[in-house]
Amino acid sequence: MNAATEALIVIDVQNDFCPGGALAVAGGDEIIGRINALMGDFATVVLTQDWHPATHASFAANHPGAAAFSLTQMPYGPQVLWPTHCVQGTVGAAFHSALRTDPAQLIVRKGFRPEIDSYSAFFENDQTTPTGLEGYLRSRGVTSATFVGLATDYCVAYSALDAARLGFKATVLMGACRAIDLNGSLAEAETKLRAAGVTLEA
Ligand code: VGL
Ligand code: ZN
Repeated sequence: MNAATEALIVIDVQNDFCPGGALAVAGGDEIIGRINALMGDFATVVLTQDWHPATHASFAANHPGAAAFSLTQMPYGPQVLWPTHCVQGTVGAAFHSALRTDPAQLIVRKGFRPEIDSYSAFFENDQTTPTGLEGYLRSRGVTSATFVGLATDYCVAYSALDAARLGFKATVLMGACRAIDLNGSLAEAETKLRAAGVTLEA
């Protein structure tokens, strides 16, 4: 068991990010066994769940004529337009059936505001609207966070970058993550993570 000050944050291990899902990440289901085992090592386990209304502004389908995986401008900056995914209450938004959910004390849902996407477990994509996770971790005495899940270069990376920015000691277990890797996004994320002082482990 790790120190009580260390939390495991499991990012978006949901059907739509696994093979067969609407925004499938290659090998997304391969990491689940390791993540399940890791849960036993942490006193604090948090799951995040991408949780969009069908009208969500990050869906290409809600931008007539726009292709999935194209880029648009939102008031808060550039935003990738995704295939419709993780719609609230659908099977695609559910956790993968192999993922252990009982050990988690908290499930953070994110991306529920129609006009703003939320990659990070801490802040929405405007980088200012909080999810509440920071306060939860601090009030439980957590000072270190280990990140696993999907996808390495989006929700995992944004979460770990915010954790470091907030002063948590942040680690990403790269082998317990899988990437979308859109236009070099994985290499870019790794560079940013290292520059921010996030520890990348296998
Ligand atoms: C994610 C794209 C859109 C993720 C979520 O979990 O990395 N990526 N929504
Ligand atoms: Zn999403």
